[in-house]
Order: sequence, then structure tokens, then C-alpha cells
Amino acid sequence: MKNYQIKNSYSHWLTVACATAEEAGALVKSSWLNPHTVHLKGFRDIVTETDVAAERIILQRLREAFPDHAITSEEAGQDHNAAMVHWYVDPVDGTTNFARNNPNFCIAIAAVMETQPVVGVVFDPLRGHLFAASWGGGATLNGQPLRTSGITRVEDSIFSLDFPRDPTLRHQMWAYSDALLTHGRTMRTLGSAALNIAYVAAGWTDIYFHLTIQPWDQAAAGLIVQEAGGMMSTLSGTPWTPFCPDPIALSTPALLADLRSTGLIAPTDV
Ligand code: 2AM
Ligand code: CA
Repeated sequence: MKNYQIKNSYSHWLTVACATAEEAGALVKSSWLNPHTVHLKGFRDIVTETDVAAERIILQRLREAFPDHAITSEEAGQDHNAAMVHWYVDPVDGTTNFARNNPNFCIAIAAVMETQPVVGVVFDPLRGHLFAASWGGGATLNGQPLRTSGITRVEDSIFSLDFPRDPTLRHQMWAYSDALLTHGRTMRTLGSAALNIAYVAAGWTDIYFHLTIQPWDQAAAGLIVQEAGGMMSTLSGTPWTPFCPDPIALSTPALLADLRSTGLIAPTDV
């Protein structure tokens, strides 16, 4: 990745990503309590008119600013253009919450080079929480430096997760939560993967994991965790990239070692 140490570009990309997330966030916030048109796009998987409207704004802004970059977005789909920089966009992460007027959702925007996110923004428009990071440039929440909790032991940790839609994986997740509830401090869940991972970066929780997640759910928040002093890994034990289905976000590398040594999450499980 040495060729990609073009940090001056990152700060410009981050500025555009923040402004774009805030603009789309204003739209999502203003339509949050309105009646929603909800379409079932897959098993236990929905989209609203606001996901599409927010996505339109984000795609327009990114295309204007970065005509040479590729952009993949949850609703618009995969961009197969082999560009040096590939943006991953989730216009509303936590659509199930949004559609039910539950206040936990966010906008997630990341720029990825090869397999490394270099810019990441997660914006919670109701609370006005703007989590942001650039690769090597640190992580911030509303401009203030962000650090993970520093927790190193499972017994002290607050863990978080979301449930897969697939019935078999859902049961597997249930088994993990059972083990962690037995050994950890307690469990929290928001229903938005990007927001949950950003909360690990902020030190509000210590562990987050999932079994069937997408790049637009985790690229931005994963970078924010890495830049806040935390660690991204995978349940299966392979190195983390935004393209893995089974990420685990941790406050510290020592916490991953403790999880593995207690056998709560073995690489062979997945
Ligand atoms: P989505 O609502 O944008 O699809 C809740 O389960 C969180 O995990 C949400 O952020 C959801 O994103 C994400 N997620 C992504 N793929 C999932 C899947 N196959 N099953 C369940 N959640 C998924
Ligand atoms: Ca979404």
C-alpha cells in the first residue's frame, strides 16, 4: 500500500465524505417520522423511499467530486469499474429501525484502496454524531479525537452484535451470544452494524461481530476503529478486510487474544 500514501488526497476525500453524509443525513432526519413506503427486497430485508433518495444525493455528490472513482452502494449495486479508489455507501444503515421510527440508524461512506479503507464516515443524523477517520490520520467524533475503551479482558467487556437473516447463521449467532453473555460484562445491540462498530471506536462498547455483513456496512466504521486504537479481525481468523462476511471489532488486540484463549470464539467455528 506504500504507493497509496497520498495523504493530502485523504483529507480532501474526507471533507467531501463528511459534507455528503451530513447533507444526506439532513434528508433522512427530516423524513424519519413520516409514513414510509417499505419494499421487501429479500428475506427479512427491506428498503424505503428514503434509502433511495438519500443514496441519490450521495452518488451525485461523490460523482461530481470524484469522476474517476468507482462507487458501490447498497441500493444502486456494485460498480465493476476497476478504479484506484472505490467508494462504498450505505445511505441508511439500520433501515429496519428507520422504517419503524426507531432512532438507531446512520449513513456510512468509505473510500477503499485495494482492501484498505482510507477514508470513513459514519453519521448519526438524529444525535448529530459524525464519526470520521482517514488512514493514518486518526479518528474523530464531531472533530474531537476518538479512542477505544482500552479494555483487554472478556470479563470486563460490553459486547454487541446484530442477527443474520439466515436461520442457520442466526442460531450460530445465538450460540456466540450465549457464551459471551456467560463470560462478558453484558450485551448491547443497535440494529445498525456501522453504528455499532463506531460505538466500539468511541469506547462505548468493546466488541462487535456479525456473520453476514457487507462492505458498505463495515468499511467506514472499521477504519474508524483501527484509527481509534482498536483492532478489526474476523471470526474465521483471516485478516480483516471490508469484504469479509464475519468481522469482529475490538477495543484492543489483547481482547481478541483473550477471546481466543478462552475458546469463546475459535477460528474454526465459522
Ligand atoms: P442493512 O440493514 O443495511 O442491510 C443488522 O443486522 C445490521 O447488519 C444492519 O446494519 C444490516 O444492514 C447489517 N446486515 C448486512 N447484511 C445482513 C444480513 N445478511 N443479515 C442481517 N443483517 C445484515
Ligand atoms: Ca442500508
